[in-house]
Amino acid sequence: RAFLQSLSAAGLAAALPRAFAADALKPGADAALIVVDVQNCFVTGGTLPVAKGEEVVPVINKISAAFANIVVTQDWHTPGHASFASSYGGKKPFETTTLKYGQQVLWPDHCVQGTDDAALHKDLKLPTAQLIIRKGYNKGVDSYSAFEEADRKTVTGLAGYLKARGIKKLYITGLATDFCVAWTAMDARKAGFEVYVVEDACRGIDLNGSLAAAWKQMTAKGVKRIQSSDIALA
Ligand code: VGL
Ligand code: ZN
Repeated sequence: RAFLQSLSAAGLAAALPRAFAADALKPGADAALIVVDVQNCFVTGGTLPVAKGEEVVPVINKISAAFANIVVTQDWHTPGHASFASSYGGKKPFETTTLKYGQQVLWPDHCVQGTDDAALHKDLKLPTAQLIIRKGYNKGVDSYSAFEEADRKTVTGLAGYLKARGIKKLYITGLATDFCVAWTAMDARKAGFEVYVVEDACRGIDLNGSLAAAWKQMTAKGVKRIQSSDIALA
């Protein structure tokens, strides 16, 4: 008894076999894989390429086997969208402007509805995915988040869909870590989900330090940063 009382929590953990201490994550029926914007526009050869964006495809395909529920998103802008630098006189991509709802980064024209650039990457193999949610289709409002547009008022309905199906845990992957993945992850926390961002299944844009800032904000909101190897496959 004296021996047990003298064992600290750390000492106890160290005494346990490693396989027992480092439990793999096993997504159950209450978990969904969210695949954010793995579209031609965001990979090499696209209109807004994220460095090495295509490298997420095999990682996402692999872990998808562990999920009963998969949701895919597509950035889906009108021509002349408010997030395009070309929609304003004298603005260049990656500059910012102020819109009614606040600061907006201006991007090259990208992911225009119905174009090949906006199509999902051809090697993404998610035959069991049940929902594709498109966002950013209102001409005057951007939507990095899959839950809520940048006006912070207009919702996409994703939270309701997931909750109605009893989903409580979200594993978020895709492009770009510091924009659509981060905003989706933070809104998911706000909506009450348990959130894991799978780091090696994402790639970032990193505009003026945005990647480190995004991880800091996500972590502060309770988002868990994991690797694909932390997920048990089948
Ligand atoms: C995204 C910038 C503009 C993204 C979308 O998917 O992260 N980034 N539109
Ligand atoms: Zn966009």
